[in-house]
Amino acid sequence: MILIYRSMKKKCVLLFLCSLLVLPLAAEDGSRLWLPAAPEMSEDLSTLDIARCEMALLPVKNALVSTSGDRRLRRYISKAELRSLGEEEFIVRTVDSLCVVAGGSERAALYGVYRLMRDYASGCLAASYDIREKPSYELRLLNHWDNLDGSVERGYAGRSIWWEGDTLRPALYRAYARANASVGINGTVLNNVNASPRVLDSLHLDKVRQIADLLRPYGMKVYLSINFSSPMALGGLPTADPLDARVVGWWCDKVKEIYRLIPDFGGFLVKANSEGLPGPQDYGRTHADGANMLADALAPYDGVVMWRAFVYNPTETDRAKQAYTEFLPLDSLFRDNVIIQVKNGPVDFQPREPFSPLFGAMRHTPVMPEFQITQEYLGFSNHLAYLAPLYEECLDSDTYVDGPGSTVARVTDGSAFPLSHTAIAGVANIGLDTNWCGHHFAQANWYAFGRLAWCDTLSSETIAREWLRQTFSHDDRCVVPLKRAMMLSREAVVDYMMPLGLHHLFAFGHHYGPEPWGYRKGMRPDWLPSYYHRADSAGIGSDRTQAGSDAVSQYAEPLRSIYNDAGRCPETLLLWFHHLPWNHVMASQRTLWDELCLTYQRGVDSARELAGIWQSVAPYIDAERFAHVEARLRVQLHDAVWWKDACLLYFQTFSCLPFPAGVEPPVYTLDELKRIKLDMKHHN
Ligand code: GCW
Repeated sequence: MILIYRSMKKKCVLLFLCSLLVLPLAAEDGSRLWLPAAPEMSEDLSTLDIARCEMALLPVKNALVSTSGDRRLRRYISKAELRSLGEEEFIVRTVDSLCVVAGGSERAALYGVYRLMRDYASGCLAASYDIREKPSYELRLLNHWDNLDGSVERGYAGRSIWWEGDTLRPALYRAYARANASVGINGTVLNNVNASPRVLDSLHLDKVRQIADLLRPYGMKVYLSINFSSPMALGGLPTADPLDARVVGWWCDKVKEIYRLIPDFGGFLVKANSEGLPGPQDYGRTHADGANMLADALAPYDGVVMWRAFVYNPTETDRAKQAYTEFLPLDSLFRDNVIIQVKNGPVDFQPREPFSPLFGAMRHTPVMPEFQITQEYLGFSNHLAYLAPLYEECLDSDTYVDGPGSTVARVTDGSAFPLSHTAIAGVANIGLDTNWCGHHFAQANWYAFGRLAWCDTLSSETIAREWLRQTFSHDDRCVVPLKRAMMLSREAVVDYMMPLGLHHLFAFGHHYGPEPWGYRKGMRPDWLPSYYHRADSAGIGSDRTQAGSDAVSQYAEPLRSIYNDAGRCPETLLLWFHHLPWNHVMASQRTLWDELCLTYQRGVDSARELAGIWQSVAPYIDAERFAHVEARLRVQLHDAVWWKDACLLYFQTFSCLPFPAGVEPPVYTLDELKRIKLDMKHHN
């Protein structure tokens, strides 16, 4: 007895000492993403083969992974249940000691296995399962803004994985497809929406075919962005008028050629009559004419057209209203295989925007949300900004179109009213960098997009926890503080860049640093920050009330009235909808000016807190990733101070008020800040 007690005591002491010892953790370069190393597999496996190989990685002794038609499954799952499985739906059920994964298709079986792998890699593999899952959206797509010359528009993680020279990278593409499948992403648009017509020439199409062949076993389809003038640039036609028979014929032939090469090709993504790109309006036709012409060409092959609603022009109409004004009258005119792709907010991927009023308003045409995963407006790959709270905020927003509960998620995923297709897209943050996304934490945004596309009611907190446990550690002493950091991070960026509904205070072109004073002679007014902040001696903010641009009227009641009333409008969106005097009294009883200053300061404080949290988890992170993230958090803190100083010093020239107590004195002068010119090559 005493002996046993002694040996137990020894073990406990040993365990205790081990927990104090800081063992060097194996270096990680981030290339494995959130997944365990892939199994050794031959290259010509079917989707089901892959599912079974992945299953073999798990510590599950007996498993049966198959599709609903397999009769062996009937011993464990009723015929009726199996029959009712949707194409992407799976059941995971433990019967005695057997783990059964049944998919409505091979792809669904693979998703079932990845569900188990997620639990395993998170350290939560259960002894027994009885679950059934299907995705919220039918099409769950990444959009790559990759150019054919290998550059990536708004990409901050190196060159394009697709178009860098004519290199094909089979191993990388398989790893990419595996990562996407592991979160349920089932399609990818391979090229920039600012599309070169050349993507449709035979050389590029052959490359697309090879990529499609590599992604297919993981259940991913490929799609292409097209340039509306392709029939002219590539086909030598004198016009691209969508109602011209030669143009229609050209597209039909092109689509036929594509499907000969890629029988399961997904379809086209189109940016037309937007930011200088050609489109049907060049010929006096509508967006519906253009989209339908392409949709008809694709319909025989079950292809879809995703037509972007990101259209705006420097007219008298408020930019925030233009997509709605342009597209709403066209509702009911689109073919069934047209989906209107709408950015989450009415302007452009700002750190915070209200949801686009097109969600819920178009009822006869499927509308798909487009989120930006790449951080064009959130500090590139230098800033830690976990974006799931932003996606969640949009998806959970109540549009009220059918009374309370008509969230953006429900009006786009088919649960509020029936839709011919449901879809969601995320602009990828992926490049050739070893860690794929530039910042190790930016991987979480890719992951989170996929998870929300699969289940649009997941909470950003749950996703953060899952991702952290798979990516860094199972130890709560690491996971809890890092989850706090992630959950804090997006709000931190909003606070130090543009709080209280301010937007588009970015430097022209690259959109990295602050330039609220930005002015260029002859520049489109809607590309200048003053178009959005409207600061003057009387106050600050965009008047989008009924007395102003009346953008509020694009929202259903009671939102319209809430947004219209400065007393009821959420303060997070106050200056989006209102131009208010500097001494406007906020809920805190402080003046708007004081509140603005203290919110910028809070942003800086949060950036400091992020850096502090990272230091506190040092023992749990390998040296390589630790140093990488640490260096970026330093840049983030520096940038937060830069943003705060620039915005407050500039707005102070209008408010003429002192900074309230609690705001750190500026490090820079306004003149110094105005002289900063970053050398980054990007348009508008
Ligand atoms: O936000 C703007 C970006 C452009 C982008 C455009 C779009 C691909 O600054 O780089 O072009 O939106 O979404 O089409």
